[in-house]
Amino acid sequence: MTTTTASATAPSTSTALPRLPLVELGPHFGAEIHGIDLARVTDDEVRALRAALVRYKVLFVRGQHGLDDAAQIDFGRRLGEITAGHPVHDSGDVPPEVYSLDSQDNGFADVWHTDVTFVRRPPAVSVLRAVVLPPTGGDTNWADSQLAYESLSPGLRAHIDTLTAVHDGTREFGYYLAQRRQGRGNVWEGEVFTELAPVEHPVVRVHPESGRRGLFVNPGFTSHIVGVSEHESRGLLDILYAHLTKPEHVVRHRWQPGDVALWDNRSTAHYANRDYGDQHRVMHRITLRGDVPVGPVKPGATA
Ligand SMILES: O=C(O)CCC(=O)C(=O)O
Ligand SMILES: [Fe+2]
Repeated sequence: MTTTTASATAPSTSTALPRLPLVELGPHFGAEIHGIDLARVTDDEVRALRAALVRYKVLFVRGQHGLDDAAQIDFGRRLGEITAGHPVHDSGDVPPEVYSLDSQDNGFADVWHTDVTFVRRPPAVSVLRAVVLPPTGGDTNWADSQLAYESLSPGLRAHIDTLTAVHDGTREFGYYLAQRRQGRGNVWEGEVFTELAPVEHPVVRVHPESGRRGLFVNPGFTSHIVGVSEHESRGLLDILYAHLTKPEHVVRHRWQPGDVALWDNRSTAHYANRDYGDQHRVMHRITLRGDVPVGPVKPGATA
């Protein structure tokens, strides 16, 4: 999928995609899409949405009150190849394609992360639907990892272009896997997940559709940078995380009933505010299959 339609790339405050009016949410990324019913998308709208995801990285569609789990899954199938809801989390009483985050069941996301980077092929796209919202609070924030990469100094960019990091889902999800009968998680990439073996990804990811580079480390799942001391890894990751989450690199969404958010998981990280006390909040997510992340430096090449 390309971003070559003029309407998907023109930098104005309100731009019409083919049959998809949108309002940009800032100078660089984030857009609200109008005039679309996700339960009845046309092929043109699917193409426009995919192009807009690459260009704007996070999209918000309001008023989708008719969307239930089945319709959310159907919509995901129109957009791409749907994955299991999660590699190891038990889907409980929702369909296996859905990952439910329920505040009454410890479902929080108040650590900056990119979804499921602890597997070889993290999802390309996530689609999140508000199911139960607190009266106030529970906003979600997205950071643009390409904008963050591009605003680092050239010297630091050249250095991190060569680095690899380990991603490990044990801290966040090891508990959930341990709860599963016989330690068997879900099928992901055709494989039953029985352990959360750490994986390596490039610290800088080249987006497979746009070619833009972005930071591909996150506090939720990245454990360390390969081949440097613990001290250097920690220091460097802390610099990158502080930079990634600068307010200039972030859009914040205040949820309303009927809202759906779609994001490009290859170029963003996100964080859900946990500021609503004992109020109830439930969000349902589906994810679309992604590629093995590729860095700017080919394996084996000297930098
Ligand atoms: O609860 C939210 O707003 C975001 C949850 C989350 O991290 C996700 O759906 O991937
Ligand atoms: Fe997430």
